[in-house]
Order: sequence, then C-alpha cells, then structure tokens
Amino acid sequence: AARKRSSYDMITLTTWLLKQEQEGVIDNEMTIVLSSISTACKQIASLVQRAPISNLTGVQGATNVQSYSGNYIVVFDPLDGSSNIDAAVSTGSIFGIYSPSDECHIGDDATLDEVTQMCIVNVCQPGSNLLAAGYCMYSSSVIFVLTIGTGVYVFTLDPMYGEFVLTQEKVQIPKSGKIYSFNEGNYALWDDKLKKYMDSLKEPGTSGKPYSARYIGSLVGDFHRTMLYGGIYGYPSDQKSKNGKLRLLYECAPMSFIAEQAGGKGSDGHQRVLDIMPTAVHQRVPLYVGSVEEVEKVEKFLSSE
Ligand code: P6P
Repeated sequence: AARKRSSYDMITLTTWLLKQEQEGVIDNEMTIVLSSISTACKQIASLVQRAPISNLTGVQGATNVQSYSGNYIVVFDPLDGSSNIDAAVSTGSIFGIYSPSDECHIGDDATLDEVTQMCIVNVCQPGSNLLAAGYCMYSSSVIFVLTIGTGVYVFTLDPMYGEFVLTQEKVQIPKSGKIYSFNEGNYALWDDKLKKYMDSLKEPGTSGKPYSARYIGSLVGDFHRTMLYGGIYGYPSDQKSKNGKLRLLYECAPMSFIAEQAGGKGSDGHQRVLDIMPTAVHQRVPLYVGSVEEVEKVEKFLSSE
C-alpha cells in the first residue's frame, strides 16, 4: 500500500508540481497545463456538489474535448459517468496529455478548422506516448489522481482552503484482488469464453470464498477502488457493442497508463491498451484493468481454445 502522509506535513498539488519542475521532471508549460486542469476540476467539483440546487442534474452528454497548447495536446473527459449526477453517485473527469505527434505542422496562418483537424490528427497516438494522465473523482472526497510517468500520486481536496493536498504517493495496485467490477446485465450478450471467466469468479475455490461484485457504473469510481483495493474492472465487447462502450483516447488509455504506473495492467482482452494505435478520435475498445494477476486471468480465458 502507498505511504500515507500525516496531516501536518501537507504538500499541496501546486507545491508538488513546482518541485517536479525544479527537478526537471516536467517543464514550466506542463506545470501550467496540469495546474489549469486541477483548477477546472475544482470548478467541476463545486458544480457537481451543488447540482440538485443549481438544477445541473440531467447534464448527461458533457462534451469530450481535445485542446492544444504550445507543446502539449490534452484529451479531457469532463464528466464521465454523468448519468449518475441525478442520484449524487460518484462521477469523475479524466485527462491525458501528449506531445503533438511529429506529423503536426500547424502554420501560423492556419484557420481554426485546420488547427482543430491537426489537433485531431495529433491526438491519434498510442497511449504509450502519454506524458501524463489522471482523473478527478467527485465522491465523498474530491480526489485528484496524477501520474507524470514517475508513479501515481493522490491528492485530496481540502475544502477548508480549496487546495489539493498530497495524501498518497507511489500507489501500488495489489497484485491480485477478489473484487470484480463488470455490468453483469450484459452477461447474455458476452462471448462464451468471457461467460466461463465470469462463472469461475463465483466458485468458492480452495479459499472457500468467491469474489465480491462491486459496480458503481462510473469508471472513475470503479477504477479508483480497484487501484487501491485490487481486483479488476471490465467493460467487455458484446454482441451489441462490438468494441465495448469505453473510449480509447480519453477513458481507456489514460486509465491504463495510470494502472501500469501503479504496477497494474490495462488490456483490451488480448493486448496492452497502450499499444493500440487509434484510428479515430472517439474510437471504442474493450477494457480490462486492475491487478496484474486478475487481468492476466481474464486474458487467459479469452485466449483459451
Ligand atoms: P453501463 C459511464 O457512462 C461510463 O462511460 C463509465 O463511466 C462507466 O463505467 C460505464 O459507462 C457504465 O456503463 O453500460 O454499465 O451503464
């Protein structure tokens, strides 16, 4: 488990980012981009927490965006799991940061449409190119999780003074975990090999205890619990959704990068999510993410004869 920090040696996200910049791990522009994302997440947190009051409910379908600053491309899913807002169930924002791919040559006189198109071209890169990724979970606490490629760091919003403070560093996903997080309502639509895997989790086995099912229906909440407690989150393909439901660029790749940085695994059932070369901005892929042994177990079932 990651080393927890006590309250008196508080390090804010701002201080932590400046330290990374001072040590040359990130440059000043990355510091600014990440600070801006954390500010946006604080604003979303305050909107989400007052949703029923300010009639924000029913906000489904917030737009997933790509934006382009000087040296960085940001993919941002501002409110993943937004259908949970009306019931005040956890939601989250997910982000990933890339360098512009070397095909990107945007002329100074480029039109907005050309810049947008080039941004889209730029962002179609494998997740292995991610420079940073993270999410903000809006739940009983507001939790900002970040990796810049040196492990996974967890910051908790202290409402007393509106700052994210470091509460866990170098998080490690347990190598195995007996919690599975799938929408079993889709069971009848799944591949037979996946059904066999799912059935195997319900056998008590030598330990005498079957797995426990936990499903929030919000990727950020289900992922965060999986990262801290171990286990597996999955959104498989099925007869209706041939590539599953989750988006590669701004859900599966950032979460897989975070999982790998925490010693876990992110797979589409057959290959590493971070190796998948996107062919479309809103492309969907199946996702199995969490403890290494749990992801490898489902991969084994899916590749069996
Ligand atoms: P289902 C939310 O819409 C989302 O994109 C993820 O946050 C969540 O894990 C999944 O879809 C839930 O989908 O089909 O189980 O309701």
